[in-house]
Amino acid sequence: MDLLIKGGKIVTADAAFKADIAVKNGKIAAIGVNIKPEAGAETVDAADKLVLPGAIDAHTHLAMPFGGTISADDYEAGTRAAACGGTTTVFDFVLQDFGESMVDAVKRRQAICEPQAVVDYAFHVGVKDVSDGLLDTIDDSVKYGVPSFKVFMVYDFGVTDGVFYQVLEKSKKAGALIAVHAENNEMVNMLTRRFLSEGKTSAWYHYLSRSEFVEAEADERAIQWAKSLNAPLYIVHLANKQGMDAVTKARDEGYPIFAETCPHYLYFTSDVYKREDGRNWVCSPPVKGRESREALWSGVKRGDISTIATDHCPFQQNEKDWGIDDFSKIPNGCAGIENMYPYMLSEANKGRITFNKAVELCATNVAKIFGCAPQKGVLQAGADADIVIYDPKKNFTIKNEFMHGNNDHTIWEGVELKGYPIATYSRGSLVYKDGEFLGSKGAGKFVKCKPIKLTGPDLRNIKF
Ligand code: DUC
Ligand code: ZN
Ligand code: ZN
Repeated sequence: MDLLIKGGKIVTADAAFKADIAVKNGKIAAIGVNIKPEAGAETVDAADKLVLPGAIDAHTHLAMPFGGTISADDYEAGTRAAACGGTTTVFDFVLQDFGESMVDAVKRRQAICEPQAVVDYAFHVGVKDVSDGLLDTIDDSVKYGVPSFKVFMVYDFGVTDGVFYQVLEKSKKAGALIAVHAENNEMVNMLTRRFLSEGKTSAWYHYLSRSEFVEAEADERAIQWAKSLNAPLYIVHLANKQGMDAVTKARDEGYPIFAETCPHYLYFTSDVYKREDGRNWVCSPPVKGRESREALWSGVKRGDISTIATDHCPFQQNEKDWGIDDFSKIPNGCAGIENMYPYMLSEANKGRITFNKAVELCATNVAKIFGCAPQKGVLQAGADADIVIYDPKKNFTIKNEFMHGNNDHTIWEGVELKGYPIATYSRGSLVYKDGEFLGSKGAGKFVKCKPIKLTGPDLRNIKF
């Protein structure tokens, strides 16, 4: 035994009980009552604390070339911030180049990530090109341990409806899971051009060019195609009520449709775009109105939101400022990787959801859906010892100066949390304690994921 975490309250997705956790060689060796420390093992007193699985952020864009620049957190800074917010695995998006196979795209980014990452990492591939046999390279990627792919319905690298459909068809055969960024590209482009020509240039018009119906129509279209093929579909960063309703309906009908939302859609409303510094909240899809926010929370409680992730894609203030006089020049994205687990756990601590629910959304469901359970996302013997110790009594006000990424501002500035993580272990190594990062560059390892396994009769149940 290398480490013994004693006397804490262990919280999993479906249970909470007082017990000790023994760790050996980076794995959970045992969970039980009154485990005796072995000679040489470090003992950590977790009395009055919660002991949780490390969170898994299913959606990050680290060092991503986007919006005329590169997102501010590289793999080192992004994973450092993750560790300090209790996140022990990140799934980063690799964007395929034209003419490149899916697995070559993964290897290209893995070579950059490997020497930098401080916690474990996995990838999804953002599909751009399926011509000349490239669609079939999905098979090699699945074999390599990257069985999840994303299509964008917007941006200059977005795919056509026909390509999206082909990718969904292929996913059925390959055991892959397709994720989608759903917004109606035509509407976004037309409304953007119209607002700018009318001199409507503030961040508020970013919201109005991509408002509720622009996202909802694309959600419904994507769900329609997935249903027609009975293919599993994962909608990333769902932010609107009508889309939430469509997900719920499809799930009630038994289809394997999964939705992710992000903390910023659960906390803020579109009113932020009326602020003088509203450009700092510019991301796509934008934060929506109050009704959508409430619908997302209802979806969380009902179980129709399956995961919480961040869409972490920070840009520095001077880059956000490119769009002071033209919202279309604001690089899209915000920081959130260090705030996800603390925010969701704080909402649990305040009584809005249970701690089990927060663990399910931020860790266990993510691992199940993306094929890395039970290595990740759970506390059980044999799993990686990715463990967070959480102090429910430690109150914390978010300030950028306390964050551990590279960004020079945060949209979460001044937000008060009830409770906070006080220690994070990545495969048994202490990487964060009491506000301080203690990990090391390059210690993170690639997590090989398995194809999604859906079982009948209810296709929403995932086997692992
Ligand atoms: N949306 C963002 O806001 N940033 C990165 C990519 C995306 O889809
Ligand atoms: Zn997206
Ligand atoms: Zn994204």
